[in-house]
Amino acid sequence: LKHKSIPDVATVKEELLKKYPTKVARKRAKQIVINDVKDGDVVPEVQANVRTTPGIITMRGCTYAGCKGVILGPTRDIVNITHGPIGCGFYSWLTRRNQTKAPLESSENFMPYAFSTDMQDEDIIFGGEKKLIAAIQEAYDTFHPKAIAIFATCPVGLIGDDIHAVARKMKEKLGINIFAFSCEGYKGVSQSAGHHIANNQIFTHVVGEDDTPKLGEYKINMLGEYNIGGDAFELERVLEKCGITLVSTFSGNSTYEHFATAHQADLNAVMCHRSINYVAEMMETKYGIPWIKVNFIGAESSAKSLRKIAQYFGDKKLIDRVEEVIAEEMPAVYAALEEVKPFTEGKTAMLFVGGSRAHHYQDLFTEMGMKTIAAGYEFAHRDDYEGRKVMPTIKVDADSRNIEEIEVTPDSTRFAPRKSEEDLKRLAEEGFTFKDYEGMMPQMESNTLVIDDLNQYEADKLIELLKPDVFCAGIKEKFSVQKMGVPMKQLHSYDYGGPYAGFKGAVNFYTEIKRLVTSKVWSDLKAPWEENPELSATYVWE
Ligand code: CFM
Ligand code: HCA
Repeated sequence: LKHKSIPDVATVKEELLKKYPTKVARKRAKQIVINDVKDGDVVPEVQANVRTTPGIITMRGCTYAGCKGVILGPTRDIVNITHGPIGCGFYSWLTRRNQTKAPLESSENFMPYAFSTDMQDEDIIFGGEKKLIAAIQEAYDTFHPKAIAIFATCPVGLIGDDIHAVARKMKEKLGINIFAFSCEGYKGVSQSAGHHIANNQIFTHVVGEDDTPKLGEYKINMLGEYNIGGDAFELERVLEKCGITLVSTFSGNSTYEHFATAHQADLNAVMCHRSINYVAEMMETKYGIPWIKVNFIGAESSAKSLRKIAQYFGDKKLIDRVEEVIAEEMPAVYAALEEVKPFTEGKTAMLFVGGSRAHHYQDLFTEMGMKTIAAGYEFAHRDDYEGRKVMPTIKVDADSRNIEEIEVTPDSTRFAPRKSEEDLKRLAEEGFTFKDYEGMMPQMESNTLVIDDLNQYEADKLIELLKPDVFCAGIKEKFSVQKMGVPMKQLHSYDYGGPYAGFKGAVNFYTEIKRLVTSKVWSDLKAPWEENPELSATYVWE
């Protein structure tokens, strides 16, 4: 009933743009798109990965966050030193809830530490290289790690500290792997440039460093899975049950050794394409490891992804085992769905996250019978929205123009292609598509809103006009959404919850969303004087 009077999406778009000056409105109009999937694959064009207009309160983060916080942050045994003011290191220190499980006997878990050079005014004036050298030495003397990574923040690029020269010098002196990332925060238009920088450097300095054989019948890497709220633990459980060997995850619950041996895998399964596609492409070019797109958010999607991995290997033993595992896991999922669906069916959601989750989580909401009426990304590129039709090959994007591109040369003597001609033919006959890459828009219903780089003003307006039953985004949105009386779920950090990936994760998510959409807290939120204004005016004089 509640949704009978909601305005149509065209009116909502108009309302969102109304307050802007003409030039800004014209630009935003290209980033606020009414989805239309009627003609099969052809979706409208959306402008993405462009600079935010100054003055707009964007939800985006910086290049440093994308490099240090996102890609390298979840690795436990590399000492990650932030070269910069203390705030940058502190902000990116585990707020993302990326978890790790170090073996009991190992002391090599540096994630509880925030390493920083704590730059001061005098370092900006006289240069910070000496301080960086001292920090690397101190970290080495204290922890004796196998690797140290250095991350540049905005001032480093501005004053010209040569972090790569420092890395080379200290690598030679200490005899451990030391490498640096020129990921100054201002370098791109968002976190996205940081992903690219991280991908390039981890590929150049670590992948392929360790040839100690990795054993296993079906060896895969999981790319773009960061173990937020324990997601990777659930996927490790499921893969192990299937008999699939996980050589490495980039980079949830990962170690240096995982990255260094990643070139030995037979297949790369890519979860978050946005953040790690560059590594997938480079591994394919250099080592002949093909990649496929998977999605382990949602029980049906998890089953589909497992089947796809099994189909790639084409081994009956694995195909059968995967079916057995799915059959074992699904009853609990169906039971949970039966319980939550009477409460969730027909409800609406809005999803605004970084560059891939708003796409993946739609599957979970669909399983619960909920409709996503508006969704968008902070920093996705057009291919993440529109899907295959704009699938890029590896290239330097506008926002990562300062990145040194690395040379990738296939070495056929050392790295034979992973599949025989015959196998490839079989796969083609079975209709197997390697880069079967769906975007957000082809998957969403028509007459929904797709909004790139949503800002505070538009978020408030959207809620006011469309009143979703749940709003999913991050910490910057959280409290203003709740103040408007709408249940809010963080899809970045999962608040205090998770895992939400895989089969057990799906059950957790259903339960959590049911709790949120049935919660009385939100309908009781109005202060008494808002509901009965006369109360505040009653004053009795004795
Ligand atoms: Fe990929 Fe991510 Fe995301 Fe991302 Fe992120 Fe994240 Fe995200 Mo926050 S790597 S693009 S840069 S799925 S940290 S685990 S939740 S914005 S949608
Ligand atoms: C980042 C990390 C972030 C922020 C989340 C949020 C994450 O982009 O720097 O805004 O709540 O997932 O931790 O995306």
